[in-house]
Amino acid sequence: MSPARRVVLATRNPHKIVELRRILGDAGLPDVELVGVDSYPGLPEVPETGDTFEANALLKGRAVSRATGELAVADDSGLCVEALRGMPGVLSARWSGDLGNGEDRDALNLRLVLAQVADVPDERRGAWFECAAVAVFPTGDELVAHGRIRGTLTRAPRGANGFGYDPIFLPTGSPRTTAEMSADEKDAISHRGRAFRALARLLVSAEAVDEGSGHE
Ligand code: ITT
Repeated sequence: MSPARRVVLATRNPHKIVELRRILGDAGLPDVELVGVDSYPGLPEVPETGDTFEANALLKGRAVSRATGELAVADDSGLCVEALRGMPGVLSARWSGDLGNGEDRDALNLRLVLAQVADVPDERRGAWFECAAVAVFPTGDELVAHGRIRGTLTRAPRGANGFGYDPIFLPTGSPRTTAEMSADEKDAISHRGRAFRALARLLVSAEAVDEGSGHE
């Protein structure tokens, strides 16, 4: 039996690692060993200088695949608010900059967005989460998939599950924020769930082609 294929999860966000293990685990990738970047001490942080989710996901995936010699999967994701012309977008993780006194970064980001849209009426509080998921092979081959979930912003945080902006995001048609959902409920409809399930399908097809080509 051939050994399991190692896949490095190219993210330093512990919440994402938990979600990716769950989503990719459920996606039924055969013979895969998922490892975090923390298994490779000393890997440099990758500056996210791209202006799209896909560009930033590729920056992270390429850097980790190059440094480890393994297949790397990465995502870049964020909250896009219609009343803020699509921002925070790719700046979601660092939206509050260096404001705050050691306060939790997610809580600060969320408070800033709520304050920015405080005067925006209910009918214009539309928002969406977006995710670009990528797989970068040591050969340089790349796969890309996207996922999106639409909703509106609440006026106050609700729920303790999830992370980031989940407590203020109400998916369209749902009475509960994504922070009030179970992990499985969120995965089923989330931007990351959709993007990584699509990526898993691409990976399965790519590996099937690879095996069929007769290469070891
Ligand atoms: P890595 O770059 O190491 O993966 P990161 O947290 O910096 O970790 P991103 O640059 O992709 O990741 O930024 C994503 C940010 O967008 C994240 O910190 C949250 O603020 C927000 N976000 C993304 N997905 C989310 C989700 O499912 N629920 C809530 N907030 C989310």
